Amino acid sequence: MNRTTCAALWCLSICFALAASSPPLLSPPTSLRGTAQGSGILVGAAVRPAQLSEPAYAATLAREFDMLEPEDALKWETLRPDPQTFDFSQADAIVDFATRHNMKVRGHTLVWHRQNPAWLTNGSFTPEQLANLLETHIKTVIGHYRGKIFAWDVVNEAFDEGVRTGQLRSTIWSDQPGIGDAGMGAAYIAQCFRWARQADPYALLFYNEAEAEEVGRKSDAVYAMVRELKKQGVPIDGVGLQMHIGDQVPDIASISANIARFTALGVQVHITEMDVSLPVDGAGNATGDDLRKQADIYRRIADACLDHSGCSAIQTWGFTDKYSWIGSHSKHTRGAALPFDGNYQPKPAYDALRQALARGR
Ligand code: 9MR
Repeated sequence: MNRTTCAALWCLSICFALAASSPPLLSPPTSLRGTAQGSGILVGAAVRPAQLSEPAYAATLAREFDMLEPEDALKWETLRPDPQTFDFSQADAIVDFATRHNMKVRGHTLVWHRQNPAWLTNGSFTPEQLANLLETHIKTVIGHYRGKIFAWDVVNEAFDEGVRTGQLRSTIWSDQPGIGDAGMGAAYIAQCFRWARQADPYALLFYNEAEAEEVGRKSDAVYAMVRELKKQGVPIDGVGLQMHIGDQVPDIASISANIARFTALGVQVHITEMDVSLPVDGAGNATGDDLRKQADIYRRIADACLDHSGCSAIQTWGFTDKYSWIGSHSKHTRGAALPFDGNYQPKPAYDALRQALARGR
């Protein structure tokens, strides 16, 4: 579809939508999601439920993105206040928003060593009890969203912190005491993917990792694990590369080579949590020069993804500098990490992202 036809269709959809008081069927061609149409790539953002009632937040999210992911609402800490309860209220609100605005939903995350409730981490469970708890959790949560969540980060950050490590972490799920596969490497991870597939045969199942974007010891270890899981017939469909970028300038050639080797294994790659944090002043502002460098990083990462047909989504971790984990995490010395500023105005990073999407594959 050319730009003129696309714009005409969009105007038509607005007229119908206004007449029917429902949201537009198509997004503006100039939005990120409108620009990405036809490239076979989804453009997503992580979302906090409390903000959905803020008109500018909701309008920007719906206009610009065709995928979203609950930032914290699907973690154990939120879903499982006590062993008997599944509290889906926050995540349901996000999924409803996505449905109303024709957006896909990524689920994050079923197995992680952080943001687990105290009753779980302080409990003294046997491996068998833990295995039962985890199987029930995975199957209940995926089952609740069957047909609504198209892709899941089944397991998140199972490897030790740091790009130069390549060891699986010691966690409640692996060997403290673990679900029964302690000392057997990634066997517990394989088990989680199998449970996930049983719960929804159609959802895409991802392994999501931090600090594994470039080729290096940690990404080598993730690559070896995914290759082995595929060889064993474990149902894994994708790898999430988080892409939290700080003061290190990313090596784009290395990121591109990494995406190439993962997709060559027959799994998709999603960029799952991109942000590019900058030094900020007391008012949270970055310099113009840094904002331009940031834009360049956004453009080049988007290009690296678009260069590989198996790289099928780019998602930012939030979308407005008004709400981002970076501030509290850095004692507010860093921030301004996202494509929209705190007043929902597009930054140079937004334009760069849109230009990359317009170029397409
Ligand atoms: O953005 C999330 C923040 O609200 C939470 O407080 C934090 C707790 O660890 O987790 C943040 O999200 C993380 C994500 O779930 C996994 N990858 C790293 C993200 C940033 O810490």
